[in-house]
Amino acid sequence: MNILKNLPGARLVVTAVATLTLSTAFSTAFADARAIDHAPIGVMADHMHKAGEWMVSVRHMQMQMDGNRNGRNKASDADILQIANSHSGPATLKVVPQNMTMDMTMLGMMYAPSEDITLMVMANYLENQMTATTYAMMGGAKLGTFTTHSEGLGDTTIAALFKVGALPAGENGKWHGSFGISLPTGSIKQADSILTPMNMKMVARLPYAMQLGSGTYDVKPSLTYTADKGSYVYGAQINATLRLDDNSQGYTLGDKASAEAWVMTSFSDQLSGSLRLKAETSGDIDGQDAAIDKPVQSAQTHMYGGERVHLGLGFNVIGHHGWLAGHRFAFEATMPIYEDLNGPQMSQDMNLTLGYQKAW
Ligand SMILES: [Cu+2]
Repeated sequence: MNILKNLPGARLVVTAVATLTLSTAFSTAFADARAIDHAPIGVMADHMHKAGEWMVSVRHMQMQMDGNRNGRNKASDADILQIANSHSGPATLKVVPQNMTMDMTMLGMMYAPSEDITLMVMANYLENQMTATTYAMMGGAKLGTFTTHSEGLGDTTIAALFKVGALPAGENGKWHGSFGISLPTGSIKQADSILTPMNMKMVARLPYAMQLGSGTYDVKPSLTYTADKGSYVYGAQINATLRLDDNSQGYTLGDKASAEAWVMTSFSDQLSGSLRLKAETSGDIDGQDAAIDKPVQSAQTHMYGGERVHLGLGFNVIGHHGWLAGHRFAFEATMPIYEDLNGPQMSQDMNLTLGYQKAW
């Protein structure tokens, strides 16, 4: 894994060090905070804060995709070249994605104006890279491989987390809800140079998967349960992303929903380990961007969405002494254990999240 080699990783370290320096003044509090008090770092909106508390967080997530699947089965380049192209031009697909890396640096801020409400804002910076192979329009010979790149600000989420006292909770268990709105701050007009099946290099609008935002206002509700058993904690969350309108380019990404559960065990107050299982479903794209018209699966709106189940392993650390007091660091690696894709689509590989959090 090259998470430490690339630039977004360096960005994470710089931001964490800056935050560390800024917040050291507040670090005398939270000596009793435990590593286990926060969910695995890949879970969003997992905890609320006490009235008056602030928290800043930085996460770096890297998702790798490698090879293709159609439904649950692996699909080779030869399989994909047989599949119909829905755009004008060749009758079948001629460009086959090989691998993709998505790097996301997320900057989050939380503030609790009261015991019952915690406000959250999350902005992110994305860097996508996809390598694909082009086959000739006539004869189908392999013409070459090219890599496209897109980078910039992603969509921004603002959310309110609130206690849900009405639901029955067990001993030391509690519920909270979250209601978020995703603002379309990410570009949906990213372009880069591609190799066409006519063996020409040209700059074209990149497929939907390479764009930086949804282009729509999206509603993001979630419901979370956590139970604190002292030496271990278990939690569960359901959440959804619902698109409210069509974007300026005439399409709407698919809605998404997921359900997940995690168990965490405390090795000490300062170190915990976690196991997480997440199931997610998403829909295909409604409408179409007329500028995304190449004979590649990622430009076909019905080749989006599907079901995935991920298994994750992680750990949380919180410092208790000296200048590290109250500073949290966390890591989680997740891996898909099941994929049923509206394919052909790229298959997910390892997904790594590194995070830093500090409350005051
Ligand atoms: Cu927080």
